[in-house]
Amino acid sequence: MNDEKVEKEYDSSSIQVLEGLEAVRKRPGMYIGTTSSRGLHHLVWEIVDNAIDEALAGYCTHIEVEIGKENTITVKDNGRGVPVEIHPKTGKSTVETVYTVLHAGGKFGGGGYKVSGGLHGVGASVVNALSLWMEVRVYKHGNVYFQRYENGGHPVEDLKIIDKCDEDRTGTTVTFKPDPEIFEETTIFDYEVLKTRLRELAFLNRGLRISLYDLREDDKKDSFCYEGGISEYVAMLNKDKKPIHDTIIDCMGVENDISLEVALQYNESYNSSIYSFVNNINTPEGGTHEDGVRRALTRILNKYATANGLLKNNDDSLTGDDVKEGLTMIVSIKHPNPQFEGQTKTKLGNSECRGISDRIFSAAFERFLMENPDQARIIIEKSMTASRARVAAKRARELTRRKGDLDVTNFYGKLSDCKSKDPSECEIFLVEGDSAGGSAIKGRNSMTQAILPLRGKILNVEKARLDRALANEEIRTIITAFGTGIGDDFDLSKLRYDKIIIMTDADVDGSHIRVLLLTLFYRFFRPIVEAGHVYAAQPPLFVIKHGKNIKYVLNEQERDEYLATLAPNTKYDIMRMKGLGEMDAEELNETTMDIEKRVLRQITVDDAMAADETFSKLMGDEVAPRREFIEENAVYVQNLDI
Ligand code: 1YM
Repeated sequence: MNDEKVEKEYDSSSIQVLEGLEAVRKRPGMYIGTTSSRGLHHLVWEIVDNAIDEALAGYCTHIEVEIGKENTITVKDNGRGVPVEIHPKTGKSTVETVYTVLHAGGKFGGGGYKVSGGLHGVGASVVNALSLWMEVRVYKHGNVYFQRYENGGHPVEDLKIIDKCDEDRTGTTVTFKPDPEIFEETTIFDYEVLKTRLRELAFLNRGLRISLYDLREDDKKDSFCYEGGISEYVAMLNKDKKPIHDTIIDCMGVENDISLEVALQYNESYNSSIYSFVNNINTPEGGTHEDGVRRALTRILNKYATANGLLKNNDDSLTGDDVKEGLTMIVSIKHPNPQFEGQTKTKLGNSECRGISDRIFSAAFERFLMENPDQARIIIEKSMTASRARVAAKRARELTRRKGDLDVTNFYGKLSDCKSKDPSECEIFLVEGDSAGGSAIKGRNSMTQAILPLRGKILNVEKARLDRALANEEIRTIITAFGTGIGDDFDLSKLRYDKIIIMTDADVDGSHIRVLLLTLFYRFFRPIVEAGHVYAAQPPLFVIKHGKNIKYVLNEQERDEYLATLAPNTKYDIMRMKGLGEMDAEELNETTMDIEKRVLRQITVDDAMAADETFSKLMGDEVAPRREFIEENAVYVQNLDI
C-alpha cells in the first residue's frame, strides 16, 4: 500500500517534470528571451553561471569552456561537484533534479551571492530542455558519476558510476548540443562572443582562471586570470586612450554582506566609459550602486578642490557630468538579494546600496587624493575644463535655439522632407554626395521618405566636444532634421523618423562617412541607436541580366548562388554596379530604397564596451591601434557593425 503510494507520487512528479520541460520547448522565448544567436549563447551562460556561483562560494578556481567540433559545448569546473544523493522532494538524484526540474538550481543553493539571482538563472534544466542531448559528469568521492539526457531533457538512465577517479578530484563537467529545431537561425557558436564575456567574468572575479578552447580550429584558445581584478579591466579599456594620470584608483569594501569594488582612471578623451555590475551581471541602466559611487565622486572632488584652492568662490561647483568626462570606471557589487527594476530589468533598485557604495568609495577616494596631490590636481583640472566647456556649449545651444537654427519649422536647408508627419511610417536617408542625393529625391516615395544629402565630411566627434560639434553645419542639419535636440535637451520621443538610413557607397570613402556618422550617433544620440532606429542601406554589388530578368545581388557569394540556380545553357550578363552617384532615380529606387526590394542592415549596440573600444581605435588619436584594427579586420571593415 505504502509502496504503491510512493510510486504514484514518483510517477506524477515525473510527468510534471516532462510537462515542465515541454513547456520550455513550446515557448523557448519565455525562458531565454530569443532563439537567435543570442539565445543560443545564453545556453552557455546558464551553465557557466552555476560554475561561477561555485567560484563565488569559494570552492572553484578554474572554469573551462570548450566548443566541440560539431558545435557542442563543454563546461567544466573544479568545484565540489553537483550533489549525487537522492533528493528528498523528487526521489531522484540531485543531479537529475538540477538538470530536469524547472528552476531547481536556484532553489536549493541557499546563501552566498548567486548569479542566478539576476538576469540569467532560469536554470540548467532549461538548457537541457533545448538540447538534442546533454551529458553530466560529477567527480566526487573517487567516483565519476554520469547521466545522459536526450530529446529535450529525457534521462536515458538513472545517474550511475561509470569510472573511478583520484580521491581528491572534485568537479562538474556538462556537455550539450543545442537542438537545431529550436535554434532555427543558427547553432554555430561565435568564439568572440564567448571570449568577450568569459574575459569579463575573469576580470570581475579576481584570481579565477577561465579558459576557452575551440576544437573547430587548430590551437585556438584563450585563458584569462586577473590577480588585479577590475583594475586590470580599466587598464584594458584605457589601452587605446591616453590616461592623464598614472594610478588606477581602486577600492574594495564589505558592509552587511554586501561587497563593493570600484576601479577608475581618467583619460584624455571627452567620453566616459562607466560600466556597473551586480553579481557579475552588467547593469547598463545603472542603479543605486552606481548612483552612490557617482555621488561620492562629485562630492569628494568638489570638497578637495575647494579645500585646496583649485576651485575659487566664484567658480561653479563641478557637476556629475563634469567629473565624468574622460572617466573610465567599473563598479562591481555582490549582493545576496538584488532587486532589479527599470525597462529591461537591468537597473539595481536596492536602496541600501546607495549609502554603502558612497561610504566605501568616498573614504578610499578621499584618501587617494590626499596622498597623491599631483594626480588629484590633474583630475580636477580636467573636470574644470569640462565645466567651462559645458557652460560654453549651453550658451551655443541657447544661441542657436534663439536663432531658430535647430527648429525644424524654420528649416529650409538641404532636407527634402516627406509629406507624412507620422514618425512611425517615416524614414530619412542620409545620402553621400549631392548627385546621389538628387537621384534619391527623384526616386523616393515622397509620402514617407525624406532625403538629406551630405556634402562635406562629417566632423569626427571622437575628438570634439558638444560645443564644437554644434558649430559644424552638417551636424546641425542632422540634429535639426531628427527633431530630438541634443545634450541636456535630447528627447527621444521627438524623433521625426522611425528609420534613419545611412546610404553610402560600398567603397573606402563610403565606409569612412558611415563610421563618422555612426560615431556621431553613438556618442551624441546613443538612445536612437539603442532603440534600433539606425540602419545602413546595402546597395547591390552586381546586376545579373538574362532575357527579360534583372537580378540584383549584394555580394560575390549571392552572385554565385544565383548563377548556380540558372539552367545550364542560359546566356547571361553580369555587371558590377556603379556607385550611388551614377545610378539614376529608377535604379536607386529599385536597388536600395524600395521597401519591397531593398536590404537594410540594422545597426545594433549589443555590446557597448566593444563599440566603445572600436570607436576609440578607429577615431581616436592613436595611429597604431587603428592600423592594427584595420589590418585585422580588413575584410570586414566595409561591413562594420558596431
Ligand atoms: C559545469 C557547471 O554546475 N557546478 C556546480 C553546481 C553545483 C554545485 C557545485 C554545488 C552547489 C551546492 C552544493 C550548493 C550545484 N548544486 C546545485 C544543487 N558547473 C556546475 N558545482 N554542492 C555543490 O549550492 O549548496 C545546483 S548547482 F542544487 F544541487 F545544490
